[in-house]
Amino acid sequence: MKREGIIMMAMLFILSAKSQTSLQKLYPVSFSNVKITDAFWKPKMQTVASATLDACVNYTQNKTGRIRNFENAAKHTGKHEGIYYDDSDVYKAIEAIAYSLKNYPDSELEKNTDQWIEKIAAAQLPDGYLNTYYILTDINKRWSDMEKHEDYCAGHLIEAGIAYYNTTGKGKLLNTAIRFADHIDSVFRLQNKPWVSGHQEIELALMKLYHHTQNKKYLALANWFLEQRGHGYGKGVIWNQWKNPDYCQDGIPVKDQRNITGHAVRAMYLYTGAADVAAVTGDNGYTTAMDAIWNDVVYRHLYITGGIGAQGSNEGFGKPYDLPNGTAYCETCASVGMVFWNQRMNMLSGDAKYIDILERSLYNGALDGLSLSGDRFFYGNPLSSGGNYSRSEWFGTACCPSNIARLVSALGNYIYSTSADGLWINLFVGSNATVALNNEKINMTMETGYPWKGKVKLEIAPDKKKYFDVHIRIPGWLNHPVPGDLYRYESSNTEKPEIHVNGQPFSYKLVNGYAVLSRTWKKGDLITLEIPMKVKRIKSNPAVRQNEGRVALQYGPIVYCVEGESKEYNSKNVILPPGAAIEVKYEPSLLGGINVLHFNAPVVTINEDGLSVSTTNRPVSAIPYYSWNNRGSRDMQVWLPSQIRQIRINE
Ligand code: FUB
Ligand code: ZN
Repeated sequence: MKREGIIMMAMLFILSAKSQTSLQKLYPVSFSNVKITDAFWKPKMQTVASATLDACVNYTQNKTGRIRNFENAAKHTGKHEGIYYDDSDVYKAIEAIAYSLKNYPDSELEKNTDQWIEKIAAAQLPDGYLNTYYILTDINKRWSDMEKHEDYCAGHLIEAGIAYYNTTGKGKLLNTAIRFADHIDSVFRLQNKPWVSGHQEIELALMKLYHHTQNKKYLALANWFLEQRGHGYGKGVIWNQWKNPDYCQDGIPVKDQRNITGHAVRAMYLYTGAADVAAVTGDNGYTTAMDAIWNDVVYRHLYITGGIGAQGSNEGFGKPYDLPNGTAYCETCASVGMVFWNQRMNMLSGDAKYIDILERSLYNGALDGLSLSGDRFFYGNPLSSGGNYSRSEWFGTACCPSNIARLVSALGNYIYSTSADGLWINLFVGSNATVALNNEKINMTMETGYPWKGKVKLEIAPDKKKYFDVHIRIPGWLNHPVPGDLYRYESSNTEKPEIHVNGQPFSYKLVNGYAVLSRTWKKGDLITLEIPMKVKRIKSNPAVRQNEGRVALQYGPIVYCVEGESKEYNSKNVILPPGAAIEVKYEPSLLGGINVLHFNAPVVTINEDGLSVSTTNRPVSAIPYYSWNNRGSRDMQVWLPSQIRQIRINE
């Protein structure tokens, strides 16, 4: 197609994007307007600011050649060290640093990051291309294998550039990212040259760039990337050797997709980007696809921890209902991706079910990826262990550490939203926030002992008296573990939290999982919410054969596990019989302060004959899943048998 024709098509896209109506209902309040005061999250954010970022910096700059690659690329000499996607870890570390600097200014860290950025910018080629792997190996091979993560790295560069600019006002990295984005636009979209991203990420990054710059070409490019998929354009190892386009969700066009396939992180980033595009263009081809795919994930592929991706072979999804515990892959990045995608789905719909899943992935599958000390990481997050699995200081493929760091540092992004008619409270996290609602300022203060206690106090202080709705999420887990029938509570109940305004009971409507409180609000109004907290016993759908006859425990949003006590019991021998009395006790000095579930359980021992077994009743304690493996390598089980015959070696 001639250049004029392409420009015309781009203009048409831009015009039609403009004439479409935005689908976005909710607008998250940025973490930069939210100060976290929470007893649960604040210490974790501090740990990330010190220990986790320290680990990322040390491994990026000293213990591996990631920064050296940029130095060498700038000089066009030397060998590339590491893996072809390692540039992305540098960018993700910078993004995490940028978020963290907002909360915890640190001039040394900022200075060091500025030096990284100088090196990154110096490595960029005059035409805007930037990828140390190809610059240091064979630049003539660039853009030849669509799996080689060039656009994935570009996406992380864009996210980092925006984050660093927003925190520091320094634009060097952002300008570098923009030059690379423009290079990609000119090489592909404007030439109408096919390119299927082998690892999605650039779509969501371009949408951030579009919102940051208001330049519609980035929206057009994000949409273009989405539309490249599913037409057989793929070239490179995924397509030519593995012959598996579903691995990167390229089997059919995105809008025709109805089931989840392939690599979990790729899928999460893809659908996050698709939701971002749909939010602006109003293209319900994407929302129709994603509604079906979300149901498939949540109804058939979700671990109770909110983790996804059952298989290591493809780092992704397996057969429906096939959810092995011991070999569960559940990559930390995939849970981080679940947080991203579910937030976007909530923005599009105003439905709390997405925050229910977001919360489950956040407090369990994602948080498990980080040690309490902040400097050890899980890549995969299995739901049972024989005792030989531990967090590591780092990985060859090191995507997870900086991913969990950027999520926790920007936790403030997930708590509050606004819409045309009011405020939305999504997560219960102690914080002070300043929110603009129809150009008027509202201060909010939340105090809570969540996730250990259910009481939430919320002070609303508009500058002027104002009528609006306050939507408070009523946690879905009160009555069902998750939407669909993959999991259920052993005993069904209907719980509805009480809400008081200024000490008086307030009768509220429940709309899409949110309590809606409509009234004229004035400074000092106080909402109190009492979320009933009880131990919940969870059963799996019988189609999940690995959990047959087993039960998992949850308290509040937290999923529990039993860790072995070397002298007392191995977790795989602990039985949790129906009706066992379970006592909840907050233990401030254990594992950073946690609710422990105590119960007496029959523990199986193998008799001396080696053939028969007997049981002895012992006191057993269950701890939050995210906190396991912080007292050395111990065995662990999330799903406990409820009768002796169901004891099996980990599956
Ligand atoms: O390919 C880049 C990252 O490495 C992926 O997101 C992870 O799953 C790991 O494969
Ligand atoms: Zn990862």
